[in-house]
Amino acid sequence: AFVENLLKHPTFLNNQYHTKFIDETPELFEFSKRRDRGTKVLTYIADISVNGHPETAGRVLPASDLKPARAPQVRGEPAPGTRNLLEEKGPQAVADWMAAQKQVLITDTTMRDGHQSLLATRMRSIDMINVAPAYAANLPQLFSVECWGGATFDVAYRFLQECPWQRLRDLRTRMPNLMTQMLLRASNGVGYTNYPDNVVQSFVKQAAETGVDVFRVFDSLNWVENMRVAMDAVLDSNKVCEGTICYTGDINDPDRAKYDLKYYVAMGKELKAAGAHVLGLKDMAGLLKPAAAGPLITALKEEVGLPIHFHTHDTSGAAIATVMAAAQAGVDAVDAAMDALSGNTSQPTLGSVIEALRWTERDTGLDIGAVREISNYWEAVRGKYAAFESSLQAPASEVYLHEMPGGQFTNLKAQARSLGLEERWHEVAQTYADVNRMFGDIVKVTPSSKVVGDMALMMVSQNLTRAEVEDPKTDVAFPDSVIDMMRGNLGQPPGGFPDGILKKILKGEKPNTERPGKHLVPVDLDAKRKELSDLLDGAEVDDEDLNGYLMYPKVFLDYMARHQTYGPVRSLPTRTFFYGMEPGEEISAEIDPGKTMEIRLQTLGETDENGEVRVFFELNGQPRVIRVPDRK
Ligand code: BTN
Ligand code: 3PY
Ligand code: ZN
Repeated sequence: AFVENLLKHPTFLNNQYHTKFIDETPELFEFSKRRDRGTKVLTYIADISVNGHPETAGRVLPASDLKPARAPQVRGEPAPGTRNLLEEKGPQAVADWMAAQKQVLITDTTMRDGHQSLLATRMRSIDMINVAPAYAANLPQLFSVECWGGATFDVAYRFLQECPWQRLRDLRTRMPNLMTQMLLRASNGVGYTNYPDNVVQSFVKQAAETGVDVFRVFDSLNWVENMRVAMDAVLDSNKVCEGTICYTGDINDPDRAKYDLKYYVAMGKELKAAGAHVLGLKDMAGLLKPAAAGPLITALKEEVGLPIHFHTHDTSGAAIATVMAAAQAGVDAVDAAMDALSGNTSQPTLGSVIEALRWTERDTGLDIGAVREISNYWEAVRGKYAAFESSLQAPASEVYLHEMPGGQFTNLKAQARSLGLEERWHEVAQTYADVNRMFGDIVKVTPSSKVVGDMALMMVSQNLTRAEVEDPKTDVAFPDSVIDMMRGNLGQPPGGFPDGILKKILKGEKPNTERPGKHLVPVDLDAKRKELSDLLDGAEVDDEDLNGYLMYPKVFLDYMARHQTYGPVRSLPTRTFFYGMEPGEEISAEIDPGKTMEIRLQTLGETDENGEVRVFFELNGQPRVIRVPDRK
């Protein structure tokens, strides 16, 4: 289906494939290159078939009666959408258009936050690329498709053995009429720590060039001062800058006066002054209650005057009520995930949002039939990722206690499990809340949420209470991430960190209360390119690879090393990628652009005296034998 869709697609001829340095050889060697790539991919399949994939070992298997994931029929040429407007008239015109619409505009988050929150970010590009033409043709009224950034960047390299830039390019070409959207952690890029200003600038420039149209920029402590470098870079790229408020607490709770209506309005004004085209309201944990959404959205609309794009999570089960209240108060756009990847720690259910607003003034105008077809595709895709499902069974009001972001919740639960703390999960939740109060009631979102999580896990595993941690007489070994945050390396929360805990953690060391980027030495980009080239045996380094290396040096090099051995495994079917093949099984994969390889696994041999297994394949009808070590 992948190749069929690809060949059918009108933009196929313009399709640029990302050729990595390893694959770059003169045309003359076309044949041997292809054979070489074939051997590498067979080596991967052989290895996984013999040894299993480390990421799925011991995890639940996909159901044996899994339906094949077939993308819906494409209904004609894609009609012009928001992307056309952006290309023709620029980002301010998009914001003006947005504000003038009567319908609630919808962003689909399935390809980013949906699987980040439900499947540990493990969705592979091929499963997205296959359905992208259906989005373009059948849902041209979407405001945007969130499909990049957040945790997807490093997971692509680290766990999926694919290039995140190529994913972006492939999605961009298949959705020429829709705006793509990414989540950018301001100075933390798509990482967990502040980067030098020129690294952030270079990353944004590259993301805009490769294909991001809307940048949702947030700071993990809501510090606008720390968002300007990233926002300015987006503005320079002439893309939509969605300056974003992270919502925490409860504006209706007098005990949480730190984050009241005034606070959010003031932040919204700062973001507008900083140049935001659109105001993002990011409720990463799903804490905005229906009764608070009305007053908040109304105040932001009236006093800030930017179009508002609302994002939430359904961890509590109450998200749709909040979306309805936001719609009534005049929100301009909301995020939702396709039904099959919605609910719980993910976004509210896209089809249900459409139905809830239908026959009202704010009818979304989206085709519910098209949504159902696409969701049915995602349902079949989700089944292939059973290994990455969390144990979360039901929505829970406990989120109002712990305030964990949807993207962190299942992650932290898995971390707790690996520390043997699974039975004590509710204690972890309570401790997470205690740590938040101890740190002065901060915004908790990547990376500050990870710091709070690290501290909470440490306290539960060592049976430490908040009182003990705060007691100057008790000796506590704080996690590195906690020390780093207190040093000021993630920036400053409103009002700063509380003095007592700061002194105890830093043992008298003076924290930096200025913007971290101010003190980070700019990276010499040419020198870095040279360094990377040397590490890769003199290969030419393109800007995408350079930016990957700047963001995640070790993760990127490990990816490149594996690419050297296994070649382009991104086009393998997902089941093959995670589970290998059975004797007698046959698959096809587009290992070279436009060229399909038929791969049949004949038999697996016995392990020989060298501890190796011979795996017998047919590649396009030709017999091939691959030896791999038996590591089981
Ligand atoms: C990882 O490094 O954990 C994820 C990427 C997959 C690595 C490949 S899978 C086949 C081979 N066996 C391993 O244990 N690692 C590599
Ligand atoms: C991320 O930064 O990845 C998030 O999803 C934060 O909510
Ligand atoms: Zn989110």
